[in-house]
Amino acid sequence: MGTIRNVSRRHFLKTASAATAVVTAGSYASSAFAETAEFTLKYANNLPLTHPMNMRAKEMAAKIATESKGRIDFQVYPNGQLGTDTDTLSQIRAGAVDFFTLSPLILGTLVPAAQISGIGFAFKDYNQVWAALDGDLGAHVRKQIVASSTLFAFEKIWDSGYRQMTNSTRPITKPEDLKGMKLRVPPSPLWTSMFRAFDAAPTSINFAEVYSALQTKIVEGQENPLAVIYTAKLYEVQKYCAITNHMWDGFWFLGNKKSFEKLPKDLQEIVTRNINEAGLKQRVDVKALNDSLVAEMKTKGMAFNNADPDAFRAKLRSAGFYAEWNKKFGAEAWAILEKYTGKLA
Ligand code: X2X
Repeated sequence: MGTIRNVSRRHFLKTASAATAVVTAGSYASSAFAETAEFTLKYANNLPLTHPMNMRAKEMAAKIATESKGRIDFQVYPNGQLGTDTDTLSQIRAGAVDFFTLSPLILGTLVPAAQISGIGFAFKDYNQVWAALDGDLGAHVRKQIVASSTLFAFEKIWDSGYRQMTNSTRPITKPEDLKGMKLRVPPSPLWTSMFRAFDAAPTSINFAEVYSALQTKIVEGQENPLAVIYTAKLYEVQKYCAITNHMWDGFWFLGNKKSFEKLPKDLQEIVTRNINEAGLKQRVDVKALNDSLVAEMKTKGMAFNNADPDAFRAKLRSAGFYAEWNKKFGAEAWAILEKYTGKLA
């Protein structure tokens, strides 16, 4: 298996910068056949090239070119090159972009039901995450996506990880420390609702603008998995990091239905299989990277502390967060979630 588990971080980073070097004119040229390809497919994402998402995407693009014998040129546009998440969501809806990896919560601006996997402190561990997302909860969400948009999602959701809170002002050890804190959250009703329930002052900002919003102190803090904090170098503009694991987050690998249906069946099969396979590999890489980064970012000057998840969960309960979203998602969807997580409130 091509995992990074047994590979040193130094090697990982060397590989990552090799990936950077091959980027030409804003995208990866996926194959030597690029100019003769019958189908050019554009895949956009918001993460830096060094994040496992893009390393696996690059590998996947090459496999798709080879297996399709050059009929498909699968182009990867990393790092928000085609626009912010909000822009790219519009583009894929219109078919100007063919594929896009997007957090289920941001997808919630279009398909509200998709946000359900982002409920705070829902999944105790990765066993619960993958059981739910590869099982009935994921199936429920994918059905809603197909039913209510021009999009569909591939079966295997890609990983981002458990999210942690960073800021430039103070350590966060208990929910009261968030009171009044100006925090960036991604554009999504659930995210805003959750951080309001913590009595913070959340502002929706697209990821592309997060580094500068933190640098110029438009906001004091943000929250993300360590692999994102690290690859986007947010440690340069943040001092404190609280290990809160307050939410698991991933990326639905979305496709535009119409442009996918233009592919002959054999090519659809090649694309589908490779996207799902790369997703499984990416999950292993992301977890390994998230698990390795506390020590690494301490050397960059970040101050880490643990936070008691029970206190944060109790705050969400008493603020009525679970009751509100139970009502919004509906009893049926909530029951699917709790089948995997146990009772949430
Ligand atoms: O915008 C974010 O914080 C990120 C990178 O985690 C997402 O894509 C949701």
